[in-house]
Amino acid sequence: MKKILCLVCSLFAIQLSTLAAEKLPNFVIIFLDDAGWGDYNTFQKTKYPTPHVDKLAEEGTKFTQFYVPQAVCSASRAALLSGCYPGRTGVVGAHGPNGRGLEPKFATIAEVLKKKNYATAHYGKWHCGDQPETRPLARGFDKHVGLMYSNDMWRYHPTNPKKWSKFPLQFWDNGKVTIEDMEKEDQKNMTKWATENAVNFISENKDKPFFLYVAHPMPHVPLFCSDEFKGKSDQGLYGDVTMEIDWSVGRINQALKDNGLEENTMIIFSSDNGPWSGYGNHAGVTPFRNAKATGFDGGIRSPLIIKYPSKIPANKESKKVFCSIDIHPTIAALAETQPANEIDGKNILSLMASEPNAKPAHKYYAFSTLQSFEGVMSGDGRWKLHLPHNYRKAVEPANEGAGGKYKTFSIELSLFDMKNDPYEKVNVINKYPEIASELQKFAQQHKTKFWSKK
Ligand SMILES: [Ca+2]
Repeated sequence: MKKILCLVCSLFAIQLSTLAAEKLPNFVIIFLDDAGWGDYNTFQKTKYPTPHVDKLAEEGTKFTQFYVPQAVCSASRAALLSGCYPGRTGVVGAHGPNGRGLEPKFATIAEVLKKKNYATAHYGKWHCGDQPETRPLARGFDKHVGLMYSNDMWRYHPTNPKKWSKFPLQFWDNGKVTIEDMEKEDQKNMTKWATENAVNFISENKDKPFFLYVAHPMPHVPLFCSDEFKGKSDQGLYGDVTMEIDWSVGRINQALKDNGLEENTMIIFSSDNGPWSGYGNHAGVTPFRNAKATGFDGGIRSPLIIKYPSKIPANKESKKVFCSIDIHPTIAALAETQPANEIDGKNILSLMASEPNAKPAHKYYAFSTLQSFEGVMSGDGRWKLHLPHNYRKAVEPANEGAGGKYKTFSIELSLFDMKNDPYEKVNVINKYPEIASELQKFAQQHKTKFWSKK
């Protein structure tokens, strides 16, 4: 009898462990707002410590050439969640209050994962529409706590308070407005609240697959951090805010470890676009050309760390190139499902996992700013072709939260060799006419497909 019991017990144990092994992976996306490529020590030496993001990089792979297709909030977020170019969805720039956002016909990652019974939550800034049918709870998220749009769309806006004071900056908690009009004291809690919600969500859902999307409203201006972090970096408020985000990353990573979920969870850490350089010491750092709201790498190239111990190597730096539109289909494939509609991204798991024979998934990637389609780069990230376009550049940045001065410049048809000239300094179009002409062909195709009727 005892023997039979033991046999039953061990069969039960085997069955349990098989079930655990078969459990679909969890996904955590931490998407910052306007954080620069160089804001975290693991990417570029900083004057303040960022131990938790550095640790995440040690536990996963750090990607040094990762792109978003448009370096503005709503466009970048809609592209991440839908796997589509802004030209396809029509979500460009930053949507203000009463903004339509991402049309429901473009499924979000959360909606795709819902087909596989994932628990889903979004904490932080949404910015993909604040209409009843475009809010997070209508877009596949079981839970949402945070803001519908940017934290500067309020009455204390530094350059246009008259325009923005027409709209209250509301704080939403699972479909209800719990703070009718945010005060500065409330903004101090943004990072902490999103983190606490995220940690609780992980514990509550440890027994089922989940998708957690943490989009901190920071370090977008106006900058705020909780009192515990005020002055902590000794490098000004931007450093303090970044250190609080770093703490948040550590708390989320630890919560996954504490719940035994580390091995089977993919954590993706990145930023929606580069620094808002006109804000001077309230903006982040990038070594690349220009900044947010441009098609130069200072705008569209974001820091990226992916930790997923069961598939992604630890302590590795990768130069493999891909774009945020590829995250949606890759997650879908890992969850053993597929996108619900036609999308532009592709499953790039082999690139993420540094498989030896991994090849670029696309012939080209396209980039744009607002309604301006600005060019393409080769799928391997080597060559970048700018079509002729205007762009803005901060010529007199302001400090301490005041808005700086910008000027408009223009660039002619230009080809940059991103391997040997990552700062986009030398136009080599005359040296490599065949490469330029091939990229022009892709640009023309992309324009015809997505931008000709706009
Ligand atoms: Ca942003």
